[in-house]
Order: sequence, then C-alpha cells, then structure tokens
Amino acid sequence: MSIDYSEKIPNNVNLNDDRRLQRALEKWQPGYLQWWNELGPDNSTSYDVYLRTAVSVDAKGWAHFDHVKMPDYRWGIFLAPVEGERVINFGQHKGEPVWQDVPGEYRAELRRLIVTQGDTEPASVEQQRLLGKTCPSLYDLRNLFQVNVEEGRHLWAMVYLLHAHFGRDGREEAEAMLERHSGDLDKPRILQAFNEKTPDWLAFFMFTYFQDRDGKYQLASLAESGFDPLARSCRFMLTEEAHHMFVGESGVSRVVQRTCELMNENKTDNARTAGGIDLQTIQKYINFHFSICLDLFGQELSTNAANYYTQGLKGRFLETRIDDDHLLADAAYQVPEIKGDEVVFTDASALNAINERLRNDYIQDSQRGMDRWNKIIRDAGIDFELTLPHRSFNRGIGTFADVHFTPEGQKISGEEFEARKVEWLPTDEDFAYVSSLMVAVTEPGKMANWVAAPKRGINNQPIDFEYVRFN
Ligand code: BYC
Ligand code: FE
Ligand code: FE
Repeated sequence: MSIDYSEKIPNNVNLNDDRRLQRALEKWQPGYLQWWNELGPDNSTSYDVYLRTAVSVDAKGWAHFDHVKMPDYRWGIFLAPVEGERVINFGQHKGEPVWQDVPGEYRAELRRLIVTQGDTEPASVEQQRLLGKTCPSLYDLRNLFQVNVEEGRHLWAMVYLLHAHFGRDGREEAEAMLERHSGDLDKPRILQAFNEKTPDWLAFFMFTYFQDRDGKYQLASLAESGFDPLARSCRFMLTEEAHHMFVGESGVSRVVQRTCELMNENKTDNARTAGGIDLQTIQKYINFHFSICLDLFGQELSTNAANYYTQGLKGRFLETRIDDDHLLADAAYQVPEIKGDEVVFTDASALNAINERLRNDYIQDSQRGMDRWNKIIRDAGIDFELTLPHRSFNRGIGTFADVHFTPEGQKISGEEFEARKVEWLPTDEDFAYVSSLMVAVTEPGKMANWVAAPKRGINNQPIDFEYVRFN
C-alpha cells in the first residue's frame, strides 16, 4: 500500500476512516511542529536536505530519496502490515492470537512501555539540536538530519498508539511528550541517558553507535509484543534504526582511521599534536557512552520486566529463535553480584533476569564495532586497543549503582574513583579540546581534519554530492 503525501498526516492505517482519531492527531500536530521548530535541528528551516522518506512500508517503498525542505518533511504513521495469524509467542498467553486492542487488564503496563519508548525519540532530537552548526561535512550534516527526522517519526508512531488505543489519558501522555525536555531540571526526559549532553560530533557518533543500539534491542523486544499494533510499529522503526547505528559505527571508524593517519604521518603517538582526536580521548568517550547506555536496560532483577514478559507485552531479543519453553517459570539465568571486592555471577530466576539477558545481548553486539575499530588501528601498525569498560564501571542503575569500579572491573573506593576518573571519563579539558576541532565544513566533498571521508556516499551518490543545499 502506497502512502498519500497530500494528506495532512500521511499514513497507512486508514486514518480517513476514523475521523475522531484523525482530528485528535491533527490537533496534536501543530504542537509537534512548534516543538520541532523550537527544539529540533537549529537553524535548519531553509535547508534542502537529501532525505530518505518512506513512501510505503514494503521493501521498495521505504527508501525513497529526494531533496526535501526540512520543515516540509512529512512525518507519517506507518505500521508494518498485519502478518496473517500471528500468535503470542511467550508468557501466560502463549499460543493465543495477538491482540489488536489493548487488553483492559494490561492497560497501565502497555501505556507505560509506550510512553517510555516514545519519550526517548524527541529527547534524542533535543540532544542533537546544535550539532548542525559544526558539521564535519555535508554528508554528515545530511545523516544527522536523516536521523533527526526519523526519530521525530518514531515519536509519531508512539503518539499514534496512545491516541488510537488509550483515549483521554493517551492524549494527555502525547501532550506530555512535548513538555518534558532533555536535561530540563523540572521536567526531564524519563531515562537518564536522554538527559545527557551530546556536545560534539564524536559524542554524536558514540550516541548513534551505543544509544541507538539500545533502541534496536528495546524495539526488537517490543516487536515481539502480543499487542500487535505496538509490535508492527516497532518492526517498521527497526528498519530505520539500522541506518542510525551505521552512522555511529562508520562515524567512529572514520575518526579512528583519521587519528591513525595523523599519528603515522606525523610520527607521533598523540594525534592531538596533529589536530586529530587522540585514541585515549576516543576511549574515554566509549567508556562514558557505553556505561550510561547499560543503565537503559534497567535493573539486573526486575519484577516489572518479569510481569511484562508473563503478560505477553515485551519479549526477549529474537524470542522465537530461543530454544526453551518461552514461559521461564523454573528457568535460571546468571546475574552479576558483588561479593566482597569481586563480581561473581550467580543463578537467579530467568523471568526476573529478562533485563539482564537483553543487556548481555547488547554488550555482545556492542563488541562487534569495537573489533572493527581495533582492526583499523592494527592495520595502521599502531599498538593500542580500544575496549568496552566492564559492566560495573560508572553505573547509575542496579547492582553497580552507588559503588565504584575501574573500567577493568576492579572495585575501588569512592575517593579513588573521584581521584582517577580523569583517566577514564572525558574531562572538561577533553571536551574543550574536541569542541575546538568542531568547525563547520560545508564545501561538497570536503571533510574536517579530524575525520576521514566515508567509503561511499548515500544512495550511490558521490561523496562530493550536494547532500544539503543552504538557501
Ligand atoms: N533511567 O524495574 P526496573 C531508543 C527505573 S532507546 C531512569 O529495572 P524496568 C532511542 C524504572 O523505570 C529505547 N530510570 O525497570 C535510542 C523503575 O522505576 P519505578 C527506549 C530508570 O521497567 C536513541 C525503576 O528504575 N525504549 O529508542 O524493568 C535515540 C526500577 O527499574 C532507568 C525502552 O526503554 C534509567 N536508565 O526497565 C532515540 C523500552 N532504568 O518503577 C531513541 C521501554 C530503570 O521504580 N522501557 N529505571 O518507578 C522499558 O522496557 C523499561 O522501562 C526499561 C526499565 C527497560 C527502561
Ligand atoms: Fe528511534
Ligand atoms: Fe534511532
């Protein structure tokens, strides 16, 4: 089914057939646009950007490229199509047909999951608001805006579910999505990592590598939901998430590559002396972003997560590929615990450990990019290895909150952590240095000195294509 862009709200959910819902969403739309103008990409209103817009949800239609004026981007509502006779694959309703409407007894839980998911989307746009001013290239500027408009659409996806399935309190939650803001002292975003700053492009690449990857794992778990409209929204969102993570992985790759080039050309082991970002600083950024993203999975043992699972609302990553009974009543799963100065893994209820299992899937996946970045360093003949910090390092949620560990996983005192954190986390001075490199490069095909060119352009266009036209 192709999407009609002449409609006020493009959609593949037959919005025309439900006038009340259509009117409610049209009432929300001006507030959304106002939010985008005030807290979306700074100063971008007059730009023509080479964007990918979904014109339908099938394989051919969701990647249509053209120059679009940013405020004219059509945020629409797209759900992946209904799959014949889908059944719930886990929990106490296993084997029953999926729900097209919200089951009354799970209303509060579903609303909470949808609100938490929805809240992260505009938060990330707010966090990235100022980056356009200092883009390292037109190619990168375009990617930033692509990510931003899609996160805006992800908010639309969750707001649609709230409006369509939760009546008045759904509409109130949709309003509140535009009232909470990243970093706001009175009304912050719900999850802490979405209140942090994304002050420079190295942070942006880390964000899209690590934080959007949390999006991948959470969306994949919600794509298993017995509440079918949520599952189908998330399935379509996942197709876009892949590009966000590509921006992150290739972005860090290009920084690492440029750093190595500068080190070799200038025969130095500190790329800063050659105007690049030194490997130590890259490591500190990894330490920060990875550790705050581990918090996004919640506590190691969570009755919330156990309930969501048993109720059939949120599954595990690739639930149907897991070879067990999908009920987990008596199953065990290893979770970390602090015994004296050691972190040990002990058996716990697999149901209560659903968050921890997803975190482990995420950690494994995060390592893959690290391996690729390390190969670039090795191939350059440089003796340095980037590593993921231990799961206990710099944590704010769960077992490791309120205790202190080194990135290697050694328990230390709070005083020692305070004294040594300059070795592990970006300092004001590191941020100031990286920030000093952030100058806008807007000539087609040119790159800032601290980052290598991408291997290829977007949609087979050359690297020096005019991805953004300033008017
Ligand atoms: N910060 O029982 P627990 C994305 C709270 S990213 C602050 O373990 P649960 C994107 C928790 O709410 C994907 N608070 O929690 C990426 C609970 O509060 P109450 C976003 C936190 O529910 C980039 C208490 O601590 N989607 O899409 O099992 C760009 C006890 O915790 C945090 C989702 O997250 C935290 N980090 O697990 C754009 C999916 N962690 O009950 C977009 C929906 C926990 O004591 N969310 N708390 O008041 C969920 O499934 C769950 O809410 C969580 C938490 C997995 C996040
Ligand atoms: Fe998203
Ligand atoms: Fe994303």
